Amino acid sequence: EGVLPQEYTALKLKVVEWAPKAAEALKGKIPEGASVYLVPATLRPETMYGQTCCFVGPALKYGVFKASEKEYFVITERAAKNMAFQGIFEKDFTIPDKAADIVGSDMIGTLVDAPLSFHGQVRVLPMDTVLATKGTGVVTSVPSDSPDDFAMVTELAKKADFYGIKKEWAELEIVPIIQTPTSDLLAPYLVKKLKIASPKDAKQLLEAKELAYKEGFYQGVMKVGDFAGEKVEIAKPKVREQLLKAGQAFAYSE
Ligand code: A2H
Repeated sequence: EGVLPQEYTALKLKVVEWAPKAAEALKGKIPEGASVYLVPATLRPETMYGQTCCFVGPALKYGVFKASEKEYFVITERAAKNMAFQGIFEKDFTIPDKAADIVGSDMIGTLVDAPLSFHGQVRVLPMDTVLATKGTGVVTSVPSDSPDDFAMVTELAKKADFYGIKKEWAELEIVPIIQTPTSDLLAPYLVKKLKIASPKDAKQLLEAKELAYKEGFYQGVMKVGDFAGEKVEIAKPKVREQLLKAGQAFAYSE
């Protein structure tokens, strides 16, 4: 990290229905007929079948940036500048063209299409540990394979009222995506094994994240999707290529 650029897959989660506060903030700012997407950056495109929600930092500031006449991306200003520099936007913007500002908390409850997910559509939910300084500031949640994501959805389901969400938004079924020698639900398994009680157990979560990443990548076999039965190492670039070809994702690096 920090030496070589990270090659992310930026996934396009189309907004189907805005949360009321977001709808208010965006009123009259997006042209009729254009689509808005939340755009999480991921290093694990092969796990996208298991998306159950999409995280934003509730206190983070996002922009709605014009990618083309028809498409707008919800990402941090920092990510928009990187994308402009990488030629991802249709027009060669030096300064990214921002249609609106929006704070993360206003988007909580927004319904989005999640490409490849068994659930089809998922909700936008809060995660305090989302960093403004990494990726796009949007993180898609795969609780089967990411200990951070599993710890957070568990916390959200436990304290739904406190977080101002509907409990069922955080309780979508967690479907096994990858089989490893120890489990087909590696993140829940590790969270239990390392006795992680909440998203605040940063040290154990870091350990769980490293274990899950190594075991998933080097010893995992896909259980679902077009590449079921193939090793994760082999399937990962294939799933990524499918998403890119379908226009459901694009390459983003930083
Ligand atoms: B990964 P690296 Cl299944 N703040 O995607 C916090 N975390 C962020 C982020 C941000 N601003 N932007 C991206 N991420 C997460 C899937 C996944 C991820 C799985 C398992 C592990 C995993 C589903 N969430 O990451 O520091 C995103 O979550 C563990 C490495 O650039 C992204 O990939 O290495 C990963 O962290 C990028 O982390």
